[in-house]
Amino acid sequence: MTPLHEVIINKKTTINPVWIMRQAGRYLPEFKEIRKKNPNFIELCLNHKLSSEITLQPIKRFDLDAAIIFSDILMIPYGLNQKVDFKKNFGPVLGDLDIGTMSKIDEIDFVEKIYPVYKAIESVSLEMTSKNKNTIGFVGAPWTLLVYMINQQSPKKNVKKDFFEDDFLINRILLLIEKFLKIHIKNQIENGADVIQIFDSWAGLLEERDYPNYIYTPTLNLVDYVKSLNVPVICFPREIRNYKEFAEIVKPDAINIDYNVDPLMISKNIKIPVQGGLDPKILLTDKENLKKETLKYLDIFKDHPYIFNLGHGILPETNPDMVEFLIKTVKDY
Ligand code: 1CP
Repeated sequence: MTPLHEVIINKKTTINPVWIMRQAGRYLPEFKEIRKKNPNFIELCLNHKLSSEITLQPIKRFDLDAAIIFSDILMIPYGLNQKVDFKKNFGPVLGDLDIGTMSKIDEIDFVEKIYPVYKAIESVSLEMTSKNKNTIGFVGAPWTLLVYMINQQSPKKNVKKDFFEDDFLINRILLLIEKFLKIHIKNQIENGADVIQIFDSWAGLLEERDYPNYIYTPTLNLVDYVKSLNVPVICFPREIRNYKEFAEIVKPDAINIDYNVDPLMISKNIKIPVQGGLDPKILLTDKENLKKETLKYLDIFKDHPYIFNLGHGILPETNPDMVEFLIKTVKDY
């Protein structure tokens, strides 16, 4: 059985598989070289040869247990014909959203637009399976995608003032997103993804009274769908105020925690397998400190099914030597 399945399905506590959020791209010199020659990020994601190469770069370097496919959560609005640009030093910028036209897009149009993502998953998963390692497919959660699609750029600290003004529009978009997220998940699994992670990066922006509508209900629908395809699903509702309640209502197979939440509280209160937690900024300090912080998480979760990972994506300025040291620390534990 693959390492992530041992922990998530068999609840094994004697191993700690490790992978790193945003491990593909961002900080590796060999990625930066490819990126320099490919200024259009979406086009790069749709070049299946290069995207599988980028996906495997960290696997070649480090003793990681899983590959996460080099793509983006914003492939959904892109596949639905909303313009998506990535501006240097600014982040994503999305075009205007026309729900009328968007509603006319069918499954075939959508899959045709982003099929190189599935081709990349297919070749990556062949390689990973031969090594008895996992291939992680992913999607953005409906709430986080709604944020980008309506806000049209990163919300940073909050969404635009009139964000919630048009309830009818919001509900139509949520339904549409749910439909195409299921299609995207199904195609990733059919092409070899053996774990699905759902990123709700902006869960922390909502008030608790809004969790049922924008987080619990739409995410539960997706989680149930992934389960129906017999693949484990990991949820990352970043900075949600109540991970326990989330875990009990949405019932993912595993939950990723952010670095602001107390891991000891999590290990006591949450029964399902846990992933992640370490602050990516620790990788910018020194090895002694990195070891101390890494052992803290490993000690706290020593009797809990636990996958080692960070509490958010690795930072672009991270030194690959520190990543190597981190993985060695986990493997030697
Ligand atoms: O390991 C990997 O890098 C795998 C591929 C991957 C994943 C899993 C990328 C490539 N993006 C993502 C997920 C993603 N994309 C999330 C969820 C995780 C998270 O919170 O980090 C989010 C919110 C996005 C949206 C996005 N795409 C942003 C964030 C902007 C913001 O609002 O702060 C950015 C900067 C991107 C572009 C992007 N996606 C991926 C890469 C390597 C890049 C940088 C592109 C570049 O080189 O300019």
